[in-house]
Amino acid sequence: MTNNPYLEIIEHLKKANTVAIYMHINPDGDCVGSSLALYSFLSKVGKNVHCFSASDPAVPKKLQFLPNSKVINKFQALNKYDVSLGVDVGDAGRLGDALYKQYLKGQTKIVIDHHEENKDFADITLRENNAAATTQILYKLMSYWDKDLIDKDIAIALYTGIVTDTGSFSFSNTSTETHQIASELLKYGLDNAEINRRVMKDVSYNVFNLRNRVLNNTKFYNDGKIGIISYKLEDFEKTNTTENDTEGTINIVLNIDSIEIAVSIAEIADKKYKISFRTKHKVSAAACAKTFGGGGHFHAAGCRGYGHFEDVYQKILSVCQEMLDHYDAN
Ligand SMILES: [Mn+2]
Repeated sequence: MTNNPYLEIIEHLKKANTVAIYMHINPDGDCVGSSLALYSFLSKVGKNVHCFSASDPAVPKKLQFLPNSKVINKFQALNKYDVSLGVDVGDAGRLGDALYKQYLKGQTKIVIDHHEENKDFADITLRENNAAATTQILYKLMSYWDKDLIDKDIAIALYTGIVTDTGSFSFSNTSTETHQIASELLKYGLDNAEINRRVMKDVSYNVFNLRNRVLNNTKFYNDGKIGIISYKLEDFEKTNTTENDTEGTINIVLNIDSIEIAVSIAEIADKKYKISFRTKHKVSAAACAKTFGGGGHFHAAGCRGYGHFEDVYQKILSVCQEMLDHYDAN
């Protein structure tokens, strides 16, 4: 066995006949792109590949333009797979209980991911915290294996992951390697402007209405360094939207020049909340989320909250203020 996780994973996948790919709950462009790129690539080398999502719809509407997006959840699960492969999954909880149980039945359990400090739950983990996207890692894996097998459909899926997780090459995770790989992917003739528009800019009229409601009620603290938006169940009902439609709105608050920490608190059921943190400069969003048992990246992270809205809100606000004080003191 080799110490290079790339080669080790390729070795296992080469020996496998059946491969199950697992996505995290509420899959984003990186997670869906990773699954579909692997689906195409592994199918090309003769593997029987099934992709699973715990979400409904399996692939968010805005990502259904991706080639082969219909294969996700298309196949009945086998009793056993040679390889279970989690993509863009920072910790087991992100798979959801049912998928995690199924994941464990794989002969060899692999994770390919780029989230910060997490408890590893697989036999083989390929984790690169400094990779902007999981698809950036997958491009390297595929290049190690056989670069000639990468085609336009695979390039579109990989590129979409990079665009999503770098905010169109604008976040601090965008490296020279990110640009180099994106540049290689453009050579497959993909429509980068169209992908950027679909993934980063397009919103439905309902989402536009939802944004107007919550942005209008944004609260600011600490001389405008902290901004918090909250979604109540009523906001989703009145605009015919769901928690999945909150994506991206937090960045509008983050973009205010004075802001260091932007927070979004979305009520997703009675006394249950989806919480997101976005930060600039030296404040760690991952540290904020970790206080509540969540995690993520340095500038973008999330967690769940439980209890009465006012209590959850106050707890989040005081954690943000502590983080800010710590940052200001350093
Ligand atoms: Mn990702």
